[in-house]
Amino acid sequence: MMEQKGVMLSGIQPSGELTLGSYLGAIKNWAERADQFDCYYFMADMHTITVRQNPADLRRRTVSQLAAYIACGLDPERNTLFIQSHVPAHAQLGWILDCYTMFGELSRMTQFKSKSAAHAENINAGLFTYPCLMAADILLYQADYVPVGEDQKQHCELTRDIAERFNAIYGPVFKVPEPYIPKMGARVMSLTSPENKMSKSDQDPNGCVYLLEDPAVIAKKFKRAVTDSEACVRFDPVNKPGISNLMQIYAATTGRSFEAIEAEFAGQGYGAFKTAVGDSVVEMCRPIREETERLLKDKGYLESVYRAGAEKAGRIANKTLRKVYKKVGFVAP
Ligand code: ATP
Ligand code: LTN
Repeated sequence: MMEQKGVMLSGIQPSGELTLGSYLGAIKNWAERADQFDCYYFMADMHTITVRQNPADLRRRTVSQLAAYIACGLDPERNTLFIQSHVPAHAQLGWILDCYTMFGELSRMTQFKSKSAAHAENINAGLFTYPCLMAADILLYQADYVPVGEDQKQHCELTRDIAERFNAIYGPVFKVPEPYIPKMGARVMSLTSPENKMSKSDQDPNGCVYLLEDPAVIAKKFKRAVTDSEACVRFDPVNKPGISNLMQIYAATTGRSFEAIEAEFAGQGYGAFKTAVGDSVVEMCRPIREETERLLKDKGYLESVYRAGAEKAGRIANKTLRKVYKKVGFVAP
């Protein structure tokens, strides 16, 4: 009998341009797994409207994100790539899971707290129930692993709790998934305020490096990165958050250990180190940017990818949804 592959699934909101953080924390780890797993990656456009968007920008970024996924090495022949809103089962299961998730649980989510503080004028119900839709995204595909950065760990844990609660009532309907968080790059920090996560919605454009950004701009951002006055390249996240963050980035882009990095820059000032980190990021991003630009000229191809992706994803998702409908007592349509 053919051995069944495990399932890997993840998504990113097209709420801005992809960052170095989302690449090292998430996407980089997706591309390496297509042989071992049945892989699903999507543009989480439904999650994106929990914060008000300009419609034309959202549409453009959704397609551009798909091009970037492919340019990052996600071959559409070996990974199912789709747009979340094209598979209605996400919204359908999302509603059902709203009814199996507690107000108190959702109130404890740190992303809800930080996003509602940042958008005090628009604390909508979708922002609050966001994790139920994310649980639906994951559970529909019976995912084993969810490759994300560390900031999404809490949402993944809530997904596990929801799945276990549902299974305890109705029997084994959902696979209970595990987050898959990389050792290096799990939490890339801002270059200008290294105590905060690098984020695409950062107010300070110099703190965040975008994957498709001009190489000269990337290099300049690294040259300006905040460090400390010790002038010694040494890993110490508490006392040297800036240098430690740059070391993490360099380790993730070159595969070198912290000891090797410390030895490489021993006795040199920070200037040489910052230039080396910037160069390593520029070289990593260059082929991704060039391939994304090439793919964006072929709208017909991108359309064929997301159409085929939605068809395959919809087939799998509907299987789980039918099971759930039956379990909760809906009359078969
Ligand atoms: P926003 O600013 O809109 O909240 P973001 O920049 O934090 O967005 P997301 O789109 O929420 O990024 O994240 C996409 C994926 O990348 C998630 O799996 C997330 O965990 C990961 N990720 C995002 N930022 C970082 C980071 N700085 N370090 C490591 N992983 C990250
Ligand atoms: N919440 C995630 C995006 C996201 C996701 C998912 C990630 C939506 N649905 C399912 C993994 C699995 C974020 O903000 N980065």
